[in-house]
Amino acid sequence: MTLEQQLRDLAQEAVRDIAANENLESLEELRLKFIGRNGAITTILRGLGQLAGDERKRVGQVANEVKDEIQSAHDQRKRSLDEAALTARLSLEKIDVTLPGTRLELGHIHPLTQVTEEIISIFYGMGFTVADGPEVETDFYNFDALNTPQDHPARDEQDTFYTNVRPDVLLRSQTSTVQVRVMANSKPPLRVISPGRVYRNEEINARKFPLFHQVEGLLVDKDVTFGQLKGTLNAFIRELFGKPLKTRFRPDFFPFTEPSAELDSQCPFCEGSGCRTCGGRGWLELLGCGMVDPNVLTGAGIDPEEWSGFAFGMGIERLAMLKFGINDIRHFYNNDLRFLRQF
Ligand code: 2NM
Repeated sequence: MTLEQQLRDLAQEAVRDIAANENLESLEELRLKFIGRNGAITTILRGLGQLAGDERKRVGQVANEVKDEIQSAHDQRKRSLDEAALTARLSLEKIDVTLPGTRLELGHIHPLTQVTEEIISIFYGMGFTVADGPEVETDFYNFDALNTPQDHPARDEQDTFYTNVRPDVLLRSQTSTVQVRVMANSKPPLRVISPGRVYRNEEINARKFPLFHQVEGLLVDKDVTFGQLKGTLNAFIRELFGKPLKTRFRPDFFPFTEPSAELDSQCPFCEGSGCRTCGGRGWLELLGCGMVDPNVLTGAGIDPEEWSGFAFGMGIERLAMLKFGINDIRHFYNNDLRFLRQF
């Protein structure tokens, strides 16, 4: 068989195989088999040098023709296989842009934080700034500096969490620790509130939890009066509940204030007539307050002959429970979305 005949046979075989081919990988194998670097046609072309001039020219021409023929058969097949693959992919990866998207659920502020922020905002409007301090404290800041002597019941292990760091290191039971630090570190006049976590060694029930939140406030200035304390807290209650409610101040006792009082307001739900929230009494106990004891001022380096002040403290959980009508403090810490979503 002449080389030319061999070439024509190869071309026929190649074109037939290529036309029958069904996938891109084996198509590439066919291309390599015939016209690749070590393919049949290429091998013949490479051997041309050994032929006589005349024959070399003829065979070379046929080899090149055949090579082009195979190449174009390959290209045509490849185009149609590519097209089929694309069509298949397009139908597989079809997306319906008219379908509704995946909705992202937005979170919101925890009810305790909402109330804290509201309290801060009300006092901010009356010139108070926010101060904070450590939750792990020494008994000096938590008790001694607040005029609470060694044998006071609040220091009992039943009431306060002590640490094994040192016998005088404890979890603060009130944020007045922050007020003491502010008095010791800055010069009057002062107006600060200190929101934050406090800890008490308490049996858990619907009203008590060993961790809760307080906002305490302190004002120190010249000739501060109990009347100014009443005016400040009355304004606060009016804004917190969004309506004018009567208030009353009942005498009370705190080691760090003298005189001391408990502030009651008319129940915001029944406005005094008596309902379930106020236990039929018409009044709610909201917070404690008083004139800062001269001993506390002196201990923090402020001269009580020159300066005087008032202070107050409130439990945020209690206020939030009253404001939102929540009947169990444990709801705040369960992180049950069915509860949280309501606020
Ligand atoms: C209360 C009630 C009354 C209070 C006192 C002070 C300080 F540091 F100035 F002495 N801070 N907070 C205070 C006074 C807290 O909580 C029921």
